[in-house]
Amino acid sequence: MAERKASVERNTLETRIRVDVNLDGTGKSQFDTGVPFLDHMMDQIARHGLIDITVKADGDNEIDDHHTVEDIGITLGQAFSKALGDKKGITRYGHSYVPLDEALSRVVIDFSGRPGLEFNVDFTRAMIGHFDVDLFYEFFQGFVNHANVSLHVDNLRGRNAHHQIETVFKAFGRALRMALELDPRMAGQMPSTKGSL
Ligand SMILES: [Mn+2]
Repeated sequence: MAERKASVERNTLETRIRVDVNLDGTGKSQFDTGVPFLDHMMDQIARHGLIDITVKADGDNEIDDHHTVEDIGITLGQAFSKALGDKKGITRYGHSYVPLDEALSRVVIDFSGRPGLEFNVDFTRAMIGHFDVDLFYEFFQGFVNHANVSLHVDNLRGRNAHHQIETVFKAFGRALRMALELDPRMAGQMPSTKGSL
């Protein structure tokens, strides 16, 4: 089995980003993005997905965090796609429900080869600390478009906005772990009747 690792560098006039992933990692992470709340959330992906993730970002945060957050989503999606290669033998679908106190979220993912995002999170606050919650949609849209996945994100309930989004990211990590797991019964076959994804 080839190592499922990738490094991607993406440089624009707005942001310079480097992402390293190891899909078969142990959940180690290292972030230097200038957006600490996003780092806290990506740490959940690494930890609960058992994916090693390093993100270095240098963006125009003096304007706001929009470009940096969206472009990290894009670059992370590109790294996942590159690390996965032809997707032979993967489970393909993954889902998870994660609670945190009063909050509960469900994330369902399909490494379908087609981008699609359904993001249903009715945040109880517009800001979490200095972080504008609208940017989470941009992060996931960037990821979805470049990892070529169908992703359904539903926050089912929650009063605390930090809990709402933390359950989303933990469930995202768990769903990724399930979908990316190599299924020994697939014996290296494509998990599609089309023969490609
Ligand atoms: Mn937290």
